[in-house]
Amino acid sequence: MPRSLPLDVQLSRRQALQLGAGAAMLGFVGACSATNDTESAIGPGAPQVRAYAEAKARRFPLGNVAEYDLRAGPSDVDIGGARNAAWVYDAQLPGPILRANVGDRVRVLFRNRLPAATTVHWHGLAIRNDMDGVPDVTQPPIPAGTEFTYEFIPPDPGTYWYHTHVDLQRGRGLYGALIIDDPQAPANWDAEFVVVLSDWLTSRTPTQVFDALRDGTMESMPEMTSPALGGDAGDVNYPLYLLNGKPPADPTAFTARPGQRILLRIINASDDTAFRVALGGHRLTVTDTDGFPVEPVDTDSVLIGMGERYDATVTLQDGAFPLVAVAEGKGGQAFAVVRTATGCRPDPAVAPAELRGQPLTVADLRATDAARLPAREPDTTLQASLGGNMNTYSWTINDQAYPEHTPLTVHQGQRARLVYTNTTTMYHPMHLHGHTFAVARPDGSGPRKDTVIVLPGQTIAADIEANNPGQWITHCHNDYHLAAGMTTIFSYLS
Ligand SMILES: [Cu+2]
Repeated sequence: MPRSLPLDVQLSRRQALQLGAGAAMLGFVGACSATNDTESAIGPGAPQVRAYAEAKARRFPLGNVAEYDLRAGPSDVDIGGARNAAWVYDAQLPGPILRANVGDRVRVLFRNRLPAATTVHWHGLAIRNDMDGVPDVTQPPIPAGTEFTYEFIPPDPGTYWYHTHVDLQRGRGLYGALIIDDPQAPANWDAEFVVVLSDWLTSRTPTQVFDALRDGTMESMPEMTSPALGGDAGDVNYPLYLLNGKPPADPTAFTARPGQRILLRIINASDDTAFRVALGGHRLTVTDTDGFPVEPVDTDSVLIGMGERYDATVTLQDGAFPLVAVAEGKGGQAFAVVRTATGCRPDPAVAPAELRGQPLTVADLRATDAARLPAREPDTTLQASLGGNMNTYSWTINDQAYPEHTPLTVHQGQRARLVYTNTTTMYHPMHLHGHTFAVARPDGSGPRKDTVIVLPGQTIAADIEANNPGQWITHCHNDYHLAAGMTTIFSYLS
C-alpha cells in the first residue's frame, strides 16, 4: 500500500473533477446548492475543507500515522453453528476493532471486494468533509473491485464506530468499533469490553425486508411497543439479536478477575432496534456518551438507540453474570457472559432484575463542565420536522424524502440550533455527521451527542458550533427510515 500519501489524500483526477471545489459537485447536492447570486455551497473539495484539515494537523503536530488495511467482501459467517451469507469487513462479524490515538493521522487503505459500490463512514468523528464516506455527497461511491484511501485526524477521544453508508448494506454485517484513545488521560479501569449490538436477519436481506415494507407485503408482526420509546418500538421483528456477532445460544464470553474495574463500550450498530442493556448483579456507572464525558451517573440499565454509544464502568463481583441487551419492545435479546470465576453459565434467556424499572436515557445525563458548549445565542435556528407515513412507508424531513431536500444552511463560525420535531408515532435516533452537538437545555447542561433519540411528539434541539465546513447529512439512524428518505443536508455556504 502507499506509504507516502500526504495528509491531503491524493484523489484521482477523475475523483477530483467529480468532487469539484464547490457548488457544482454532484447531481442532487449541486442542484440546490446556491441560495442567491453570491453564496454557494462549500463542497468536499473546497479550500475551506483543506484548511480545516491543515488546522487539525497543526493542532496535533506529534500525531503518529495509524495505518490500516480494511477489506469489505462477502463472507459466510458462523451464527450459532449455522452458516449465514453476510457482507463484512475483513471476513469477520463485526469488523475488526480499529484503534488510534487522538491526533493521529489515521490512514485506511480500503479495498472494496463486494459485488456493489460502497463507502465507509467514520461515525461520530469530526473529520474533514471529504473523508466522511457519504455517497454522492462527500465522495463518489467506491466501485466494486476498487480501492480508496481514507485519511483523517480524529480530534476527540472516545467510542465511535464505522459502517457502510450505501443503501441497506449495513444490516448485512458491514460495521465495526472505532476507538480513539487519549494518551494524556490514563485509563482508570483495569480492562475494557467492547460491546457491539446488532439485529440480524437469517433468511432475507435488508433490501428484501425494505421492499416488503414498501409494498405492504410484510407479514403481520407481533405488537412491538415500548413505553420507554414512547410508542412503536420498530418496523421489523428480527429472528436474532447479536452481541459481537454472536447469538445467545453461542455467546461471547468476557473474562476478568473479581474486583476488577471494567469499562464497557456499548455500541448499537443495529438497523431497527433500540436495546435496554444491563449486567446481572451489577449497577453501571455511565461516564460517556457518543465519545464525550458526562457527569457519572449510576443506573441499573441503559437505553441505547441505533448509532448511539454509551460508556459505563462497573466493578465486577465474583461469579458468572449475564450481560443482556433486550431488544426494546420486541421481545428477543442479545446476550454475553461476563465471567470472573468458574461456575454455571447463566441462562441465555435470563431477565436480570436490573432490566426492570426505567432505563437511563439522554434526559438523565449532564455534560461535564469541560464537555459543555460555551453559552451562546444561536445565530440561526433550523427546523427539521420528522414525518412519516406507514401506509406508503415514506419517512421525511420537512415533508421531503431524500434525495429531494431543501438544505439547512449555515456559515462557518455560526452557532446553529437544529430543532428536531417528531410528528410521528415512532422514535427516531437522529444523527448529524461531522459535529458533536449539545442537546439544548436552558441551563446549558445538555450532553454532547452525535445521535439522539427523538421520541414521538418530542422536540429536541441540537446546538452546533459550525466549525467544520462542508456538506454533512443529518438523518435517522433507523436504516429503513434512512433508505425511505429521512435525510437532509446540513450545508455550509460561503
Ligand atoms: Cu427514523
